[in-house]
Amino acid sequence: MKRRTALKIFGLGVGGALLAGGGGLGVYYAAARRDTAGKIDFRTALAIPPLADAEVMTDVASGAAGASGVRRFALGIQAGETQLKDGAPTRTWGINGTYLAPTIRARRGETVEIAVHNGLDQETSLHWHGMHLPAAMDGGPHQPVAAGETWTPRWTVDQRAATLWYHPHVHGATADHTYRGLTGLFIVDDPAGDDEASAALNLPSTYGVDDVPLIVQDRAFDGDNQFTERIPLAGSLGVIGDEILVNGTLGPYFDVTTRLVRLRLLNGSNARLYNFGFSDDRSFALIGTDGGLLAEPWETNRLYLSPGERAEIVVAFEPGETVDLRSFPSPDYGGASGRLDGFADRLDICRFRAGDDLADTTELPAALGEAPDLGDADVAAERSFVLASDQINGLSMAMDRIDFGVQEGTVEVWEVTNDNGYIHNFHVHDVQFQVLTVDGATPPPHLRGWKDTVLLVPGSRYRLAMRFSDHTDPNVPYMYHCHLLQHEDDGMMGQFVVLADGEQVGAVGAGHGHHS
Ligand SMILES: [Cu+2]
Repeated sequence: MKRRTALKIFGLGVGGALLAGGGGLGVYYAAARRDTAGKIDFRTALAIPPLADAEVMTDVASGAAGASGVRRFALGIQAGETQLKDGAPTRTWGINGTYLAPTIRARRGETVEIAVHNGLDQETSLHWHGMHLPAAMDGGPHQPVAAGETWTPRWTVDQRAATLWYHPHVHGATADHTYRGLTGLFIVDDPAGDDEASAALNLPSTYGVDDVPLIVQDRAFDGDNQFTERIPLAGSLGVIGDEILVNGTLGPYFDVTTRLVRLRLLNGSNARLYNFGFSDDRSFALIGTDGGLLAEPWETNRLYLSPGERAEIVVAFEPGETVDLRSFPSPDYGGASGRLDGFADRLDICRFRAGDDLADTTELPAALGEAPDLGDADVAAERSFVLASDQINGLSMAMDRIDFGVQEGTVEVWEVTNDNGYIHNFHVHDVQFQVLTVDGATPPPHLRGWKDTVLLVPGSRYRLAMRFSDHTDPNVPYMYHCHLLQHEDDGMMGQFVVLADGEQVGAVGAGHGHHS
C-alpha cells in the first residue's frame, strides 16, 4: 500500500469500526487528538545514557592519531526485554544494554575505532548521523553487519563540537530497527585546551547534571506492553505513538541542581514531530543546532523538531520550582490526516524539579560560535530535489544506482522542495549544510546554524549550501533522504559519491541489504 494515502487502516479493530459505520471511525478520529497535559504521573527518575567506555590504543601502524592514540569503543547490539511499564516487560533491542545505547564522546582531532558487534539474528547497521567521515565508514545501507559479525569502522573526527547520534540504516528496515530501540548519542567535543572554541565558553557542561541528553521518542504499546507499529488509524508519516519515552523512561522527572541547565534534545521518533516548550510558557535559549553552536543564542518559547533533528537549549530555573517540558500542537499543519499524524496533540514529556539551592557557576554568553559562512562561497554546482510520492525527483531509492557525483573541495547549492502536501524532511550524509534561504528569504533563527536535517514545509523552497571535503570514493555512496523513517524505507532516498579531480562516478552493487 502506498504510504501517501490520507488514511491508512490496519487490522481487525478498525474493521470492526468500519462495520459499525461512520460513527465507529469517528471514535478513532476523535481519539486521535491526544492531550496529556497535566495527566502524566512523573514518578520515575530520568535515565541518563551511560558514557561509552573507550580503550586508548597506541596506533603505531598508521600513526593517524599521533600522540593521542586511537579511542576504541565496543558496541554490542542485542535483543532483550526492558521493564518500561508496570506489568509485562517489553521486547526491545539495545546496544550494551536492552534499550537505547551508551553516549559516545570524542574530541575533534581524535581517531575513533568502533567495534560494532551484531548480536541479533538478522543483519542491521549503525550509521553515525551528522558525522563527516569516509563513506565506507558511514554505516549506511552498503555497510550492513551480518548476524554474529563485527564491523569496525575507523575515522578521525574533524568537525565542530555538536550533538550527533547513531541508529540503524539498513534499507527497508531502518524504521523497524530504530523503533525497537537502537538509538544513541555521539557528542563531538572541541579539542581540550582550545581556547578559541566552545570548551572555553562557560556553558553548562557536566554530563547528566547540567548538560542533559533528552532522547525523545513516541511509542505505541499493545495490550501486552509490546511495541506495536500497527496502530488502528494512521496518517501519512508512519507510526505515531501515544506515549512518550525520554532516554527510555516513561513519565520521567529530572532533579535540577543548577540555575542553568543545557538540554541536548534529539527527536528520536520515527515519524512524530515535536513543538517543544514549557508548561508555563517560559522562554529558553536555543544555543546549538544539528552541527554545533549558533553564532548567538536565540530566545524563544517554542522549538519545532522533526525526526532526526537535534537542538541544544539552555533553560534557567528558580529554586524550588517545578515545570514540565511539553510538546504543543503544531500551528501550521493540519487537516484530517494532520490530526492523525499528531499535529493537534499536546503531550507532557519530562518534569523538572528544581532544588532549593541551585548552583550558579555557568553562564549563557552573548556570543557562542561562528555563523555558517557559505553564503558568499563560489558555487560549483546547483541541483534541485523534489520530494513527492515516496520518491525524490521521480525516482525511488535503488541500491545499485548512484544518482550523481560531487567534486571534492567544492561548494554546491541544493534546492529542495516538498511537492507533496505531506510533511517530509531532508537529511544529507557526510556534511553539515547552511540553509541559505527559505522561499527566497533569510531563514528563521533556528535554521541559521549548521544543519544536517531540515524540515520541509509543504510548498516551501529551501536552498542549502554545503562544502564537500575529503573522503573521495567513486564507488561508495553517501545517502540523502527523508528522515521520516517509513518514507525512507519506502524509497524516498538517493545516493551520491564524492569524487577526486578527474574521477568518474563508479559502480555500486545492489547489496544484500533488503530484508524479506
Ligand atoms: Cu517524508
